[in-house]
Amino acid sequence: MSVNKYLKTRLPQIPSNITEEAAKKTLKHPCYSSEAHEYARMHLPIAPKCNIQCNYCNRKFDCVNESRPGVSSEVLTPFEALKRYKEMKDKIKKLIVVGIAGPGDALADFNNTRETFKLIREFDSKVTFCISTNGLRLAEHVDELYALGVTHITVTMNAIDPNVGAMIYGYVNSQEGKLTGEEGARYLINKQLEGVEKASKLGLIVKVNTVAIKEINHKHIPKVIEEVSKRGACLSNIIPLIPVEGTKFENMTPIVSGELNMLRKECCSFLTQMYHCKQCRADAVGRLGEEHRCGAGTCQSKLIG
Ligand code: CLF
Ligand code: SF4
Repeated sequence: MSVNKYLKTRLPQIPSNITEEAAKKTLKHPCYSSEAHEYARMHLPIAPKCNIQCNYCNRKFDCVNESRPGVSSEVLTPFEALKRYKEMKDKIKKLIVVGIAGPGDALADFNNTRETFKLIREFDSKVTFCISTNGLRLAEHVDELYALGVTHITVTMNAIDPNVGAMIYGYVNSQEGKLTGEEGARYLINKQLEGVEKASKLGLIVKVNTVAIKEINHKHIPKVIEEVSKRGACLSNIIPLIPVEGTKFENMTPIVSGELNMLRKECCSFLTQMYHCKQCRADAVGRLGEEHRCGAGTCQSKLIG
């Protein structure tokens, strides 16, 4: 059986136009393949800015869309990121994925992201590139991401209806300025869907993260997953809100694991579900669920699994 055909048995909605190389990378990607637990990924915290305000986010910490709240990462320049990658590559044999997941949004300031990927690619032609984004500027940058060799993209989408989104997003920065309420949510949702569709048409492998927020969006999530599966996403990762002090949602009661699993079960009829996410941080490094420290003394990289 070819690699692409085998991958189709694991992720039935994987785009049929992906290359054999991207298929191989997916089978070894520890987030996209639960069987790939021996492989490690490294997040490079080079993206401090953000262009939206999620009501569960306190900017003192990492982007909660891809992270466990309550921890903040130092920010590296692209050159520091390359240095850090070289150090960790020496220490961790099966380090094969580089991800950019904040601590803000990977695409809010594209210059740093572009520069970092370029530098790492010059050093390592085989490494898998992965990003996590709120999706606001994905459609705008996806062609360049593809050209840079990014194969895996995570978009966090918490709503498909602007009235639900309005309860989750404080504001959204558009080209016309700051948008709020349903207007802001509608703008973001349309950009996210456009980005997911464009990325999957290019043959990129798109995962959608969704933060389950009780009484706000948790009953609405199946509609989100149904829509993103039509737009070309091939994997869904529903993660529980962890309330953060100093945010609008600080007193929310988190969804319990039984409810979360029921939600995932309901959504698996639309899209394959991820069950092994560790809600790691923007500078996590190692295998999922493990912790690594760099001996150089400056590296505080830590995975909280
Ligand atoms: Fe990082 Fe995310 Fe890429 Fe993985 S994490 S950018 S897809 S390489 Fe993975 Fe961590 Fe869960 Fe994210 S366990 S929080 S899903
Ligand atoms: Fe915070 Fe991430 Fe939302 Fe930006 S996208 S506001 S960094 S949780």
